[in-house]
Amino acid sequence: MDDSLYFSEQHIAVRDMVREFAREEVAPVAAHFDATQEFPWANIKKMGELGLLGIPWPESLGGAGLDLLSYMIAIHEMAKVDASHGITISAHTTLGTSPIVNFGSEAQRERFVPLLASGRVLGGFGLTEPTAGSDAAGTRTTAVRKNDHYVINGNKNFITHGGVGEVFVITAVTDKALGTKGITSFILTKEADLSQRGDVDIGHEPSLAAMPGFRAGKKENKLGWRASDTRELIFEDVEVPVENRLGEEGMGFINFMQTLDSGRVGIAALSLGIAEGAFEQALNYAAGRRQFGRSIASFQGIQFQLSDMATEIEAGKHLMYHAAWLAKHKKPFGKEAAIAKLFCSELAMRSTLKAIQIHGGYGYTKDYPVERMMRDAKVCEIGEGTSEIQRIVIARHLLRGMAD
Ligand code: COS
Repeated sequence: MDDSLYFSEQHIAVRDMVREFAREEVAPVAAHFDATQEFPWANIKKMGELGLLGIPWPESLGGAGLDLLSYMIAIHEMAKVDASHGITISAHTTLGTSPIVNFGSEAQRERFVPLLASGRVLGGFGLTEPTAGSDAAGTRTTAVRKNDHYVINGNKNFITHGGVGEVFVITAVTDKALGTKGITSFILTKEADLSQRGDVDIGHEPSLAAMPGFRAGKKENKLGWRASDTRELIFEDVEVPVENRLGEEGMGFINFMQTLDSGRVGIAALSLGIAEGAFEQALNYAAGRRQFGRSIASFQGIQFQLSDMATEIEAGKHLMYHAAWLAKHKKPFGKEAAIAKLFCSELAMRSTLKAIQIHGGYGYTKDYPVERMMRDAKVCEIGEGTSEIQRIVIARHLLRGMAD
């Protein structure tokens, strides 16, 4: 895809800026953070300074004031080098911040968004629970209204930035009898785990008081996205002021489903980045590697693999950027987001496996990044809705379309 046909000069400037940062600052440390599972605070600070933690938000709220395509370009470019840094951008921006931008009051936007958009503190999204994964409406966390506050009890799991984050949007049941219409969302603040921060002065904002009873639980030891912090969130009699309710009572489920529609375009961009990063590694390796007295790229068997990868990546780009374009122009995009997420995440798996195969034995070692990319690709078929859920969402759109 010739980017200049579709992108403005500004899009290309964003792409080049992120590409340079990813190659110079992220690539050299990606294997280290993958091995140690530490959170890359120093790079997160630089990403905040570059405006990468608030790309689509207006400048009046501390964002970069760029469009949704710029945002997808940034995720895509970052994930070519390292998916963990890519998911930090996506989870913080779409999941952690966008519900406040889209569904929050003016006061909530002014209080939280500038801190999040600048990267001063990190945000997260608490929907998933031990018994509410694909069945997102199975939420058991409760919020009981008492005068001017709600008392929240329960827990969430697999939450990106669960430890390092300070601001979370979460769902809780306010009226069980109403089903999905009895789920409400709230903005909660907790103490961030800054134990690995060193002298990097981000992650905490003194004006945000931690809510007693709200804390992070177990950190997951994951197959991939290992430099991304994934933890449980625990709520024990957390008193949340009414002014921290996000939108009206009963709107939490629908608002979070809309947020996931956007999130899925981001995961498509991230998956495409992984697929393309692995493809580039495979192409370079094939061109340099000699066997039987020739470059292995001269063998048709390798050429066919590379051609298939390139073809699918091209197709994925059209799906992802089409969904992003619809979203940017405020047209319905839920079906297209699910299609892009489904195709690109499964493509990331195929592409990384092919890249390992082309590298042969070397691809199976940590001397080359393709094995990390393969591990990072797997969760793209699971997070923000499994491939099976994407197929359900697509089918529902198709059947609704027929009924209409
Ligand atoms: N946008 C706006 N509204 C939506 C919506 C969306 N994307 N999806 C659902 N809704 C609305 C429905 O229209 C319905 O409203 P009405 O009752 O007024 O018609 C309401 O929400 C309930 O929807 P539905 O009946 O479809 O809910 P289900 O329990 O059947 O769940 C799925 C639907 C499976 C799509 C949902 O549970 C889901 O997305 N699961 C995956 C969750 C996920 O991705 N988790 C990963 C989190 S990692 S960050």
